[in-house]
Amino acid sequence: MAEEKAIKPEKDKKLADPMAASIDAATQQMILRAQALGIDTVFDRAESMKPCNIGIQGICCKNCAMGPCRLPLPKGGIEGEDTRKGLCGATANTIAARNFARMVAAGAAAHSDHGRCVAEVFISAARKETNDYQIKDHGRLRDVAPALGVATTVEVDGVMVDRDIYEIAVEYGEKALAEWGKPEGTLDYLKRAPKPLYEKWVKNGVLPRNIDREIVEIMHRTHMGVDQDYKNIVKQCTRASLADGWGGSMLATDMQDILFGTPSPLQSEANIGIMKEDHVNVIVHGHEPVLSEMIVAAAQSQEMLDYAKSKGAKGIQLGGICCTANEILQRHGVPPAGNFLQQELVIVTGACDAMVVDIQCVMQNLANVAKCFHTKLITTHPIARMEQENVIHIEFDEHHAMDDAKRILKLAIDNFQNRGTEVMIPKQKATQIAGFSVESIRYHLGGTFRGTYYTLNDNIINGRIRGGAGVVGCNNARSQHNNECITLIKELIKNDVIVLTTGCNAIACATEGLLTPETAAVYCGPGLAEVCEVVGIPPVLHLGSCVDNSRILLALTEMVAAGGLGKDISDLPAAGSAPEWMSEKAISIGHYFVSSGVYTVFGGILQTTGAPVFQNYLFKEMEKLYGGMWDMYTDPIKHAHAIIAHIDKKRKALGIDKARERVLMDMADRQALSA
Ligand code: BF8
Repeated sequence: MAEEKAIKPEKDKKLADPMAASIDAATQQMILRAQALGIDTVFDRAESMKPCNIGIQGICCKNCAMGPCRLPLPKGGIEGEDTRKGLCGATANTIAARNFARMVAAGAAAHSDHGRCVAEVFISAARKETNDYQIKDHGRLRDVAPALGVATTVEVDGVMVDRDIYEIAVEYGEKALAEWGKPEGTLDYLKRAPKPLYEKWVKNGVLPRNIDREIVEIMHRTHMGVDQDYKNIVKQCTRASLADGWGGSMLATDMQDILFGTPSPLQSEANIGIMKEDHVNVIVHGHEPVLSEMIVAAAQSQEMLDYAKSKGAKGIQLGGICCTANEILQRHGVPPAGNFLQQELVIVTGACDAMVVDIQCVMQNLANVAKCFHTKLITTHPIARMEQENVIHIEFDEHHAMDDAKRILKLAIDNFQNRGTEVMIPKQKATQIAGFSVESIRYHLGGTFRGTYYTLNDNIINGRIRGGAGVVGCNNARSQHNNECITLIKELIKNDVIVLTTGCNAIACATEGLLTPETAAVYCGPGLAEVCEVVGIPPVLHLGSCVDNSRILLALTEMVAAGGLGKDISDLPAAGSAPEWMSEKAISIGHYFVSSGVYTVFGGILQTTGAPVFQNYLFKEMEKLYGGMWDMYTDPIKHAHAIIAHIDKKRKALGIDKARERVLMDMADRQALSA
């Protein structure tokens, strides 16, 4: 049995205070354990390295070799003309806009390249080139195919009959893949947006032409000496981010749902405590579900279960980190072991027999942590490899997907016997209901035949629900883990704002127990509590991974279509939020929400503060173009109240502000009634 290879803590090394680092007890416990073993984690590194004060303001330009040029904001701000310039003459606004645009490009590329991989697997399945994937959700394919101009019926002897589902799938898959590089036209899915929004995009000349082109064009425009007008750069940000939200991400969600099933609510658990000492623990981490779906299927096979038992384990416990976790949670109920900041800590338990990673949000330090334990760290994607010697690369190929999954599982099972003596799995885990989708919300609100979003709109109009907020995104080691997310959401639901969540924020909600219908009675205002009780839903609905933010766009579109709340997304009493954002993908998401008419508030800091004119354009001027705008609040309560104020402003504009004043009973009234 291999013993843990404890490293002596470095003298004078700054260590994180576990209580200040996270609100989650399991996380605190694992940070302490890591520190005791001399293993550094992101929480400690955040103590010893502080962010660059100029970079954080967005005004460091390193786009050519004359720089980096740094244009810090003078203490006390700018008085009179802003004369700051880089060597080429680039202003702070140009530099900040270029940096912002490159974040949009990277974020849109990450989501969209993920979508492209799914499209390739989809086509393989549609052409029956692989036995491991099938076209599973026929209804969903028939629903979305027309949006790419694919007919679902065909005329036979003068009668319209359903087309063969695999024939539809081949045509849909090929058309979907073409959206990444088609030479003419604009993206087909844009027309799924409400008509007034589509017309705003036409008027402002921002319809994305194809997904790849808009990302490439950002890189070109932000090259030294090209686009020097921050407004024009922001315009390209809009094109590229729309190509993400209404393109690459939306296509990824649809194709994943068609291949693996559209989610519907299911019960599961969350947090590091889902790991089991007497089981083989396999943690999947990253974003693409194509491999993790196979691992789920393999882990349920008798062959693998028998193999695990033959090695002394009682079974195989799968768990997830980050969005791969959300993907297999929403379709199979596999519990997440944690969100972004917890990835190293899962290994620190000493009970992680294998961590299998694909793409995005995978910390390079995982390999160093894995080295201290018996954990096999396995990379699986050709574009995301690690250099450390202890990392195993098993390249995943959809043509032999199940064989790859079994090979990985066997490695994990064989490794079970190599665990060190000291295993410490924290007890904390919480129950959650996850797996909401646009379709399942419609069903929940109205049943199979009357399914409609009008029930939701009706409860917003009558004031029981004040409005809605999409609260999404990451964790960030610069703020207390999960605190901003949870404080913000509790304040929103207390004020009758229903929350839709995705990504690591959704995992935070799950670990804090906010994803159960019972939560409503504890934390919600009386109106939202009443609706949750009647409909049987949690006040915070888990809609999946970060590419599934496209579900939120479509849920908002459904609300517009259901009527009574205006004609466009920007009319809805709704807002977006990413309280603990850290990744470039979050910037792309934020920008496509703003460009779709949503008031979108980020926590922490946006790297725009060093260029006040550019920031003002994002925070104020964009509203005139699309109806949505950016905002930023570090304090989660102020953040929540900025959202509530926006919702109230929209309620007033719709003429439904009076309804709230009339309708609601407070908790004491309700208790008096039931006494
Ligand atoms: O794509 S929320 S930390 S895992 S970037 Fe990453 Fe952020 Fe988590 Fe999902 Ni989204």
